[in-house]
Amino acid sequence: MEIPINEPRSQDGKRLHVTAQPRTRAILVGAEVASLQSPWRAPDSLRELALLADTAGLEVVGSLFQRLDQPFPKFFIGPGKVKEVAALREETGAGLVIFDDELSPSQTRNLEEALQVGVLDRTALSLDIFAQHARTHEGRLQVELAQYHYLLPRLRRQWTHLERQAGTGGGTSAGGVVGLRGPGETQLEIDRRLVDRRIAWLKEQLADVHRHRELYRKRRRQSGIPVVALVGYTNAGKSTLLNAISGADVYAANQLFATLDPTTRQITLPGGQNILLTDTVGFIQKLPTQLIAAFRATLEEINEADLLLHIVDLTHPNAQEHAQTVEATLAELGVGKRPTLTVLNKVDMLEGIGPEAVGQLVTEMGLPGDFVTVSAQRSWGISELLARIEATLAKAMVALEVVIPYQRNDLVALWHKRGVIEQEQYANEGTRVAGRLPRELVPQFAPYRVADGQKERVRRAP
Ligand SMILES: Nc1nc2c(ncn2[C@@H]2O[C@H](COP(=O)(O)OP(=O)(O)OP(=O)(O)O)[C@@H](O)[C@H]2O)c(=O)[nH]1
Ligand SMILES: [Mg+2]
Repeated sequence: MEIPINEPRSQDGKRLHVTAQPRTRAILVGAEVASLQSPWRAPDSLRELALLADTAGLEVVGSLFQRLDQPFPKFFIGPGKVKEVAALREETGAGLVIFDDELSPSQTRNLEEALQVGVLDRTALSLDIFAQHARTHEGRLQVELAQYHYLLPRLRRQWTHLERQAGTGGGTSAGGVVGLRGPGETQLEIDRRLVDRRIAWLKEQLADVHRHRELYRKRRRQSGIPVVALVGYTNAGKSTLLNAISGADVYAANQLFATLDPTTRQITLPGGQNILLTDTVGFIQKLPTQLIAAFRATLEEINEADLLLHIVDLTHPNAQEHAQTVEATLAELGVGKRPTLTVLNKVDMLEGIGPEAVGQLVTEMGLPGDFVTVSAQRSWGISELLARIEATLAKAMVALEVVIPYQRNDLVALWHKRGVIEQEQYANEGTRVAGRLPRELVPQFAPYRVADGQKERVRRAP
């Protein structure tokens, strides 16, 4: 799965050595599968795959795609198309073929045999980029876990590989795993067991990190500071916006998946209210949900957020597909309905386009009419954005006082998780709680409200 990368790169993505060896050449193969009903067209998706390949340090030397009703079980694409890929590979001298869709382990194997060259899919390529970009301890653990999950069903391939390497030696040991090998076991079983063990270890480590973070979050919740999360497609400008707003120095680059670990900054809104602003992992189409789920810290941040800022790169030709992908991903991840403010970024590149044209573009993109335009890079529109955050938060949280009967302790737990508790007392009839709740949760608590109607007041900035 490791992609050979010949040229080291500096932090800002520029190549360090222009004279270094040529990069590994790759051919891209895409398919537009009618049954998937994706909003994406194959050429756009392949353009994005080319960016991913470039980010991973590969040189794209050609691409092909096919329209299909259904993927073919054997090669994903049709056998005729496989011949075309083989010819293109020969012609370009490519050392790698990358598929835009996730291949099954057997499809990868069949393709490698037919093409006599390494075959990767989009998932493997993304994983490789994740591995390069993970900065924190937790990020690294998560990426490794995701890599092993991807690897496990594909181990057979490695086994044949090892078998070939072993040649005619006929020894009893294989690789560096002597001593772990039980009688009658195949190498595959040993590999599986090692991977299983490593997965268990990684999960333990991550559970530890998770516990620590839970503590920190609990304190954060008690402080009652609202959390605002920046979400969006990769490269939309989330990190740049966090930097513009908070003066932070978060790594931002013209690369896909520049950010893998969430960063949080406390900022003060114009009215004096403090909020926590969190940058998160960018989404991308065709990224298996289980992979995004690996970025648990990001998911937790999004789940805790009182408000989401959905950042869209308005200048991207596929801005509409990006926005749809982000919404679909949030839904797939089970992030509940949440107040969301759409932030259209990079308007500096649209100089000369009037606000009406921007409005029309937004309607065409099917985005909510409620949006703010900014240029994160030039810090345009930031004060308007902050004012909108303030107003939306004020609308989003509702003050409430209730007495919750003990058999509904689940509601108390929910309030702890999503709301802000200012007072909690145990009375005869149940738990008396006063504080603020996201507006959409209020109906569930309504039956237990104290002094109905009177206590509910819209939250104002202090
Ligand atoms: N012209 C222009 N470029 C911008 C603007 N905001 C961000 N960019 C550029 O867009 C690229 C991506 O920005 P990031 O802030 O890294 O994007 P991100 O959403 O954090 O991306 P990931 O972390 O990869 O998900 C960088 O090259 C930025 O300089 C903007 O307002 N105008
Ligand atoms: Mg980022």
